[in-house]
Amino acid sequence: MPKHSLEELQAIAKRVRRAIVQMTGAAKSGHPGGSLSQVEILVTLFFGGVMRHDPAHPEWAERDRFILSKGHGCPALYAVLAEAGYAPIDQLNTLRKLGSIYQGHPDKRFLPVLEASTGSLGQGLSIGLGMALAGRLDARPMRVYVVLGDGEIQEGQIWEAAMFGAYHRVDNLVAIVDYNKLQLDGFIKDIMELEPLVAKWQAFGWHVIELNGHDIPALQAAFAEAATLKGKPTVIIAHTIKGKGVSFMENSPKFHGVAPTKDEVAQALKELE
Ligand SMILES: Cc1ncc(C[n+]2csc(CCOP(=O)(O)OP(=O)(O)O)c2C)c(N)n1
Ligand SMILES: [Mg+2]
Repeated sequence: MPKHSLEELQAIAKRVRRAIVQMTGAAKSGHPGGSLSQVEILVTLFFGGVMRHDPAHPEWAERDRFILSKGHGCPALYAVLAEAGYAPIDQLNTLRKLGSIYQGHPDKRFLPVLEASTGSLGQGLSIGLGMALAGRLDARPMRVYVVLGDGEIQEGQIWEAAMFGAYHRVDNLVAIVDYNKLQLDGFIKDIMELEPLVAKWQAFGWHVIELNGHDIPALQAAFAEAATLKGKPTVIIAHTIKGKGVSFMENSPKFHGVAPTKDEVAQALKELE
């Protein structure tokens, strides 16, 4: 992919946010909040000079792999894949329709360019570790990136995977926790607190980088740091705002799994001009 300037990356992020609002609005269902919180993370990975990938050759064996473990946030992934040219941009508004390539959770049967079908929370880190180990066995330079939700990491399988990744020194994998402080119907701290989160990952043997998940240059620096680190997997604890970019969605538990109405779509798009 050509290298983009910060202004270009921010423009892509805005287009992705507009697409998320339009897709969920058209579907009248879906997950806008957790899609909007991870936009800069995905845009930095795909367009910010981080992932080695080539939309003209989606099956390139040495490509870096991306797994959206928090699969319900797929409107953001679909918009990014469409921006990159992996999938048709003019079908985004068929989200969640019967037979659409853009299913309500990422489904490889409908959209083969996806690396994995996800949405049953807790599984993506294990899948990613398997791919990273396979890459190592095949002596390929590929790296694996897995986005996790903060609510998602309450799942036990995540911590089994965390233990495994450190023990097997899987240094070609980066996990990114979209730390938006909200889960399905409330705040993490009121349901099952994660803190001290940095100390937990460190205790499991991971290299930890904490940053503002909407800060593209900080994300680029963190991915570059992770790429040079040998012998340990890296986790990026990305502090984000659920619903980021749309005033009435920001920090609102309501917009986890509720789509914007027609009027709300119009207002959101005005804010995202
Ligand atoms: C195994 C499993 N249990 C429950 C769900 C239902 N579910 C979908 S999203 C969600 C909350 C996830 O919260 P978080 O990971 O913080 O997501 P985000 O805030 O990024 O949207 C739940 C419980 C699921 N998809 N998979
Ligand atoms: Mg969350």
